[in-house]
Amino acid sequence: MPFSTISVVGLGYIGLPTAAVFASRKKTVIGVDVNQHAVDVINRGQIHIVEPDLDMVVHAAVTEGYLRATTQPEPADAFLIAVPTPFKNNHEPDLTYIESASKSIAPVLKKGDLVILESTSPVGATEQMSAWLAEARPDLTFPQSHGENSDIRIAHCPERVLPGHVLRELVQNDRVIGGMTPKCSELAISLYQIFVQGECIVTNARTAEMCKLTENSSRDVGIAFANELSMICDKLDIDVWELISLANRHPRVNILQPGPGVGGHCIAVDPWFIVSKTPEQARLIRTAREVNDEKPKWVLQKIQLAVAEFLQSHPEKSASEVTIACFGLAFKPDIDDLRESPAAAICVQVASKHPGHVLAVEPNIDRLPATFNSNISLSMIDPALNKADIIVLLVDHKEFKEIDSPGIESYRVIDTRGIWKA
Ligand code: SAJ
Repeated sequence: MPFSTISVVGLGYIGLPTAAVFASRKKTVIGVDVNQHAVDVINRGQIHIVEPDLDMVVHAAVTEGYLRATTQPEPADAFLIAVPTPFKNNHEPDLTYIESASKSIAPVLKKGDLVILESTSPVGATEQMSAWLAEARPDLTFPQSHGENSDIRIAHCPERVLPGHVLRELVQNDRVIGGMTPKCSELAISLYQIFVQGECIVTNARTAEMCKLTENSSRDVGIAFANELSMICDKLDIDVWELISLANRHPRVNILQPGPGVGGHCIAVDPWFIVSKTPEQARLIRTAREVNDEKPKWVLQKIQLAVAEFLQSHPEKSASEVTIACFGLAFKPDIDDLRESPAAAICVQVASKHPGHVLAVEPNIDRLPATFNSNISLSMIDPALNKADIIVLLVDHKEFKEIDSPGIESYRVIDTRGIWKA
């Protein structure tokens, strides 16, 4: 077997589960991260991120001695790079983390090693990574100069797992393997076959890069269509959720669901990697991003309008006596992740404009982030239903779906997810 030791660089939402799954297949795994705290937590057999069941798999891997974390790269037979690829202020991709990860592993590379870029990347990033490695190790040969005879094999294999279902999807999903040469792909397949039960499909590195961006852009465009429909229907006095469920009865129509905007770390970011490379061609992809980014502002306007209407019908009250409850802060249902969440952003913006009290109802957390305004307090469902004058439903958590919708209709409700509609 060509891989006795595997190194995973970047122990975040993708790297840590991947490292743990290799370790669960009894491979020696060296996890590398610049974050000393994350390294210490993992070496204690614990985790620093939230993902169902990951704690158990990491704990077993560490206690059985298959997984160890460090801040300093060590020699291995395969290196998987799973570091973030954010964008800069102008929406240009920021490859700094890939660059520093490449430079950090370069000194320990040896002839025969495989380096895989897993981070979601703009087209050309894998070739760029290989160029950085070649620059740091002129004594080794790389595919861009030596093709099939290179000392080091390079491939792109984008991660495609859904947060909340990572351990299952890592094993079951098909993998797109984009080697810089056919032999690079072949070696990468033998690595993934250690745990992947889905199919490993070979293409080149550029197509693999574009494939991942295409998947997330396709979802973003689909959500933008639903969000645009929700704003059109609001103007035309049509229930968008009824409309979508009717349209989806057509055998070739499958419209996604509107919401308060698109959150998370992928779908709101990756389409920009296409737009920044091909701005003149990527018109629909850019517009979809703009439509989804505008949606939270539209929700804020709706809340302002509801407050104004409430004050009109309650002339004895002032704005500071109006209580607004925001139901849901996470970026999607049934998770506790508030980062890049349109719901959390809406709650904070409501509170910064509203002179009264704002209640945040988020069953998946027990404390509000310190950055939240002082007029926001975390509330349970029932007290919020009792106290609120305006209710804004932002996330379709299972606890909210269980609330009796006829009861809820007596309040002023802005339901951005359509769960309390008849
Ligand atoms: N959303 C809607 N309406 C919908 C579906 C989603 O408003 O009908 C919103 C969600 O509320 C959330 C955002 O979109 O704010 C993104 O959520 P998501 O569940 O669509 O996706 P992520 O970001 O959790 O994970 C995506 C997945 N990509 C695709 O489904 C094409 C996942 O497979 C990727 O691995 C992941 O991005 C990633 O890491 O790139």
